[in-house]
Order: sequence, then structure tokens, then C-alpha cells
Amino acid sequence: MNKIKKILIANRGEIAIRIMRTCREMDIETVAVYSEADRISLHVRYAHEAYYIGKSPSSESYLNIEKIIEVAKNSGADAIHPGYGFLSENATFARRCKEEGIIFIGPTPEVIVQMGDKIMAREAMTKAGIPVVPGTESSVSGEQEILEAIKKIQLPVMIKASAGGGGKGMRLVHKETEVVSAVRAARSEAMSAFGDDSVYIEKYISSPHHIEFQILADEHGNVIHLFERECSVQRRHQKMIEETPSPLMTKELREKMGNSAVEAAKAVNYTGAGTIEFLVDNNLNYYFLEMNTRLQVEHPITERITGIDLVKAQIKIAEGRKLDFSQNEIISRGHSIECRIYAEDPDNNFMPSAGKIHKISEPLGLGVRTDGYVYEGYEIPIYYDPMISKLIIWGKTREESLQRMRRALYEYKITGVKTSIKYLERIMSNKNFNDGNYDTHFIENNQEDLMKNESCEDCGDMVIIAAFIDYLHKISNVQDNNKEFTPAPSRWKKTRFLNQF
Ligand code: MV4
Repeated sequence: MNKIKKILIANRGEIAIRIMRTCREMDIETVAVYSEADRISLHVRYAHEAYYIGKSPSSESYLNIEKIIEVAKNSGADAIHPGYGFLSENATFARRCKEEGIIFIGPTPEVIVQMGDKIMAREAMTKAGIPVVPGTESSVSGEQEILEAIKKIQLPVMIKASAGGGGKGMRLVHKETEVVSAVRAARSEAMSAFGDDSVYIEKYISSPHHIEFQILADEHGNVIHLFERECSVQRRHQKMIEETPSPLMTKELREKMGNSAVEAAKAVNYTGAGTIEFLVDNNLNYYFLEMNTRLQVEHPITERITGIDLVKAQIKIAEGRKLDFSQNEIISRGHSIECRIYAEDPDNNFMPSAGKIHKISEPLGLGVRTDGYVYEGYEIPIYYDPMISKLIIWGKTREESLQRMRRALYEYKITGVKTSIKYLERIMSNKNFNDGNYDTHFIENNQEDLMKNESCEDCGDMVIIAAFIDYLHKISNVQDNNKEFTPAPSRWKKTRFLNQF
């Protein structure tokens, strides 16, 4: 066992702070790194120490492997937590840490390579008896080979880049005449994005659910899963809402998929926290899709229903300790939903909304957690992901979670930049979402309902004026000694306007 005393967090924003919070609870010192644009970011102030690592573009800062290693060594950090994004799934970085005697809080470089290559991942899963989407066993190249493969698999199919993930280098093919151009397009997209143009073919699963299982694996061969997360509410491969349990899930399916997730991790000698992504079709058949070898954005909903701090678990595993819980001690309690709050304008094609946070008032109360990093006067940099925060709700039942999420979104006030809050409110009021009746096509299938925009540009001002008039009435009542102070029910608070501000 190798007690970690100081961790460098090779990330920024909400996840950097999220990781440091757990470090503080474990009496571990924290080292922040920051770019030019992040000089005034909160993660810099929260850490015990902070070091400048380069210009604002991430290629010159948060992706600069050698600079980050140098800071880790100079600051005496014994481990690096990569968070998500940036270097979190970079095998070269994990290897460099190892070479320098720094603990990389994540799986081994070998596993990162294996799971990063989708063909290798499919092969490993097939060998382990995990259901994968029917398709080719290796990469395909010649036209003849491709057409023959498709004859076996049957149209429609998906052409996918082996180095891909998250929707890049992927093409859906319905007709034989589209095959050649789709393969060419997928290849060239993959070449420019990943420098690797190998592709494989999968049967197209129509209207699937995206359901993932959280797993934890220690260095002693113990692997457990922490149930599923339903991640089907996505827009252009960007997740917006996640929930657990999945409304689709049955006890039997959960057990089967959970076992598969554990078997998948065991098959590749996985260590650390990871996620097995599955597609689930309408007949509840499930297929391995990808494995994410990092802590994910949506990890807090799993923490909320299990009570397990996933960052703490990652750190303990990295120290070489055994998992201190077994599968039958992992109990799921209640229901949790996460909404991602982005600085973007849902009424203008989700255009990123740059600018300073003017006022921010975050929801509190029973069952409410926000993981964020912005403060009043903070300007959201244009260089990175526009996510402002995550709102994580817990309720005894799905129904209570939804009610509480609507309440919390109502309380969430941010001015200065446009946010996705009102769009999330519309989803929370959508009939299909409330019925748990949704799959990966939810956003497009409910577009009309979700684009209903009943607010107007001036309504914010109207609410402020109405509130001020209310206030004047109140003080004139109080100041008039002859009158009892009887606050009248507020009519403006009942208007729909308020919900939007
Ligand atoms: C698929 C699929 C249907 N059939 N593969 C999209 C992201 C990438 N990780 C895999 N994706 C898909 N792969 C087969 N064989 C449908 C999708 C897909 C999707 C998956 C998860 C969540 C949202 C999605 C939205 C569109 C397409």
C-alpha cells in the first residue's frame, strides 16, 4: 500500500473542484494547474498550491503532458488525477506518469489503449462472452469485403471508426448505393480527427437506449458494479440529462447487465473506476458499445443512490487498497437525476453564450446538490466546454425526483449569460419524459414540445418591476401604524413569466 499525500489535478472547472473536495476530506494536499484564461478560476483558489502551465488553448496547457509532469515533480505530488476529458484517456500520459514514478489515478496504459481501440474492445468483449452489436470482427477495407460483410449483417448498418467514440467518424447506411460514400466519409473524418482511418461495421440498432454501468475494480481482482445510468437524453452526442435507475430497467435485466459489466472489466484486468456503455433495444436486448476508462461527468447520480464517493474509491484503489465493500453491500436507494447546465442559448440553436456571470443564485434544500465552479463576475472562457454546473437531485421515487428537479430549476437563477435552464424545465414538464417513455431519439422526437418558447425578452424586467411594486406595497403597509401588515397573495408570482427567470 502506498499512501497518497498530494495529488495534482490535471483539469479545470467543476470536476477539478469536485476532486479537490474529496482530497480535503482525505487530508490529501491538492495541486492545481491553470492556463492563462483560468488565472481567476475557482479551482486555482481552492487548491493548496497552483501552477501556471501555459496559454489558454488546451493544446498549450491542459494537454501539455511534459509540462504537467514537470509541475507534479516540482510540487512533490505523488499522484495525478486527470478528471474527464483532456488527458484522462490518454495512454501516453498514463505511461509517462508511471515512468516518472507518479501514480496515475486511472487504469493502466495498456487497458486505455485496448479500450480506446473499438475493434480491440469488441474483440475482447466477444471473447469474454459479453453481447456485442452484431458486426465485423476486424477492420474492413476493400469494397468487395465491405459489401460481403454487409450482406451478412443486413442493412441498415453503421460504419464506425475504430479510433472513434462519441459519434465522430460514424455513418448510418440504409441503402447499398450509399455504402461507398459513407465509408469514404467515415474514413476521412476519422483520419483527420484521430490519425487512424480503420473502420468496422455494426448492425444498426434503431431507437436504442443508452444505458451505462459504473464499475469499480481494485488491484486484487475484486470488481463490483454500482448499477446503471440512463443517458439517452442527448443532443448531437452531448448528454443533457442522466438518471438512475433507468425507467426501462427490470430487476432481471439489471442483474444480467450488471454481471456483464463486471465480466467485461475482469476480462481486461481493469483497475479503477470505469463505465461500460450498452445499447439496449426495444426488446430489452443489450449490446456492449464502448468502455470509458475515466470518471464520468454524470458520476454523481451513482454516488447519490449508493452513498459511495467515487473519487475516494478511485484514490484508495490507486493506493493499492482493496475495495472496502462487496457487491451485496452495494444498495441502490431512491432515484437520482442530473441536469447539465450549459452556457448556451436553447432558443438560438444552442449557440454558446459567452460573457460574465452577473448574478447567480443556486438551489439548495433537501436532495439538492450542485457541482459547479462559476461565481459572480466570472467570465466563462471561450476555450473550453461551456458547462457551468451540474444539478443533481435525489428523491425517494422517480416522481419525487422530478418534482424536486422542477423546484430546483425554478430556484436556479443565472444572469449575464444565456443558459440551458429553461430548456431543461421544458424537458422536466414533457409528458413523454415524465412517463419514462424516451430513447436516444427523445430530443428530435419531441422537438415541437421542447422548442415552445413562451417567454419574451422583456419578461425578466417585468418580473423585477412587479416584485418591486410588491415590495413598495409591503413597506407602505408596515410604515402605516394604523394598519396591520397583511401580505396579500402575490399575483405576479403566479404568472408563467417567473418560471423563466
Ligand atoms: C450505434 C447506434 C445504433 N446502432 N450503433 C452514438 C455515439 C457512439 N458512442 C455510438 N452511437 C450510436 N451507435 C449501432 N450499431 C446509435 C448510436 C447513437 C446514440 C448512442 C447513444 C446515445 C445517443 C445516440 C444518438 C444517436 C446515435
